[in-house]
Amino acid sequence: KASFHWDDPLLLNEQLTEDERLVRDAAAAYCQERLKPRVLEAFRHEKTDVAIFREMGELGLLGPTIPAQYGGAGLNYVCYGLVAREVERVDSGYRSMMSVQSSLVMVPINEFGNEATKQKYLPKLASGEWIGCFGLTEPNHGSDPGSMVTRARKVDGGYELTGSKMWITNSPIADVFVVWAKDDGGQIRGFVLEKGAKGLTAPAIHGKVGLRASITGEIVMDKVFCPDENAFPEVRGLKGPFTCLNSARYGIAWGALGAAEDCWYTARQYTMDRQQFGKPLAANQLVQKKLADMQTEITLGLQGCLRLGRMKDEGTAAVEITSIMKRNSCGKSLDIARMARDMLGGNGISDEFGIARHLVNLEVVNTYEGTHDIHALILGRAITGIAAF
Ligand code: TGC
Ligand code: FAD
Repeated sequence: KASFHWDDPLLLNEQLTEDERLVRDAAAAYCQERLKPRVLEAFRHEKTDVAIFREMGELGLLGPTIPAQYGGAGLNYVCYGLVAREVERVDSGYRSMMSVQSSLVMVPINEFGNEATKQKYLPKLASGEWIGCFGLTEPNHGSDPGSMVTRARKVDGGYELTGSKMWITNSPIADVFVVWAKDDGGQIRGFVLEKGAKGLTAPAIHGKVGLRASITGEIVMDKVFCPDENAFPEVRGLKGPFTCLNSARYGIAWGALGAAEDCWYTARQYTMDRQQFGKPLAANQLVQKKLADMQTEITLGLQGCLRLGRMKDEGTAAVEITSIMKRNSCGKSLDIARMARDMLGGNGISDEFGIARHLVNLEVVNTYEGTHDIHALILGRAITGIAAF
C-alpha cells in the first residue's frame, strides 16, 4: 500500500530534479538559520536590514533566472519559485525584497536594457551590492497604471522625468530605480535612474501594519535627467512593466503558499500540544477539519505552481495562468492564516507566534501586483472576451 505523507500528499518533492532540490534546500537552510532569528525584531521595529541583500546575493538568490554572464545564477523558473516559497515561509517582506530586486529590476534590465546597461547594473544587483526598486504605481493610479501621469520629456542627450510614484518597495534604500513614464507621444517607456540624481528623492512611508520588515516609500521626480542610454530602447506600452510583473506574480504564487505552510505547521503543532477539556485541541473534529482544509488548499496550490513553473520553463505559459495562481495562492493563504490565527486563541494575537505577522503581510500580498479582484477581471476578460475593468 502506498504511504501517505501528510505534509506532501502529491509527492511534490519527487517531482523535482536533484538540482532543484539542492537549490531549495540551500535556500531553506539560509532562511531558517539566518532570516528567521531576525524577523521578529525587524517586523516590530520596521527595520530593513540591507545586509540581507548581500547575503542573498552571495547565495545566488538575487536574479536567479538571470544568465550567469551578468552575475545571475542562470536557474529555471521552478527554482525561482522554490526559493520564493522558502523565503516567504519566514516573512513576505523578505520575499518582497528579493522578488523586487530579481523580477522587477533585474528582469527588465536583462530583457529590455542595452548591453552596456546590462553590464553596468546586473552584476552589482546580483551580488546585492546595489539595491533596486520598481516604480509603476502612482498616488492616483494603482490598478490602472495605463493612466499614469509621470512624464519623460525629451531633452538634449536624454529625458527629463517629472512625477511621483507611490508604495514603492525598497525605494528609500535603493541605488537603482526602474521607473515607468509616458514620453512626449504619450507612450509608456522604462527608464533606469540612479540614487543621487538631481531632483530625485525617495521618502519612506511609515506606519504600515503589514510587511514591516520590508521598507516602502515614494519616488518623487522633479525634472530628473535620464541619459538616452538608460532609457529602454525598444519596449513601449504596458507590455514593459507587465513582463516584469509576470515573473514577480509567479514568485508570489509560490511564496504566499510558503507563508501558509508556516501557519499550517504552527497550528498543527500548537493544537497537538495544547490541552483543553482534558484532551489536545487537535482531538476535536472541528480542529481536524481546519487542518485538512489547509492541507488540501496548500497541496493543490503548490501542484499548480509547479505546473506553471514547468510551463514557464518550456515557454508555454499564457500570462492568464499566472493570474489564476497568484490570485488563488494569495486568497487561500490569507484564509489559512486567519484560520490558524484563530486556532492559537489569544497566543495567535502575539507576534511571537508569527501567525498574525503572516496574516497582515498576506493582506498586502493579496493587494500588490494586481489585487485579488483585478486578477479575477483579467480572467473574466479571458473567459468572456469582455473587459470589465
Ligand atoms: P491591457 O489592454 O490589458 O494591456 C495593455 C498592453 O499590455 C499587454 N499586456 C501584457 N504584456 C505582458 N504580460 C502581461 N501580463 C500583460 N498584460 C497585458 C497587452 O498585450 C497590451 O499590449 P499592447 O501591445 O496591445 O499595448 O491594459 P489595461 O490597461 O486594460 O490593463 C488592465 C489590467 C487590470 C490588466 C492591468 O492594468 C493590471 O494588471 N493592473 C494591476 C496593476 C499592478 O499589478 N500593479 C503592480 C505594481 S508593482 C507592485 O505591486 C510591486 S509589489 C512588489 C513586492 O514588494 O513584492
Ligand atoms: P486601487 O487601484 O485604488 O484599488 C482599490 C480597490 O478597488 C481594490 O480592492 C481593487 O481591487 C478595487 N478596484 C480597482 N479597480 C477596480 C475595477 N475596475 N473593478 C472592481 N474593483 C476595482 N507598486 C509599484 O509600482 N512598485 C512597488 O514596489 C510596490 N510595492 C508595494 C508595496 C506595498 C507594501 C504596497 C501596499 C503596495 C505596493 N505597490 C507597489 C502598489 C500596489 O501594486 C498597489 O497598491 C495595487 O496595485 C493596488 O493599487 P491601489 O492601492 O491604488 O488600489
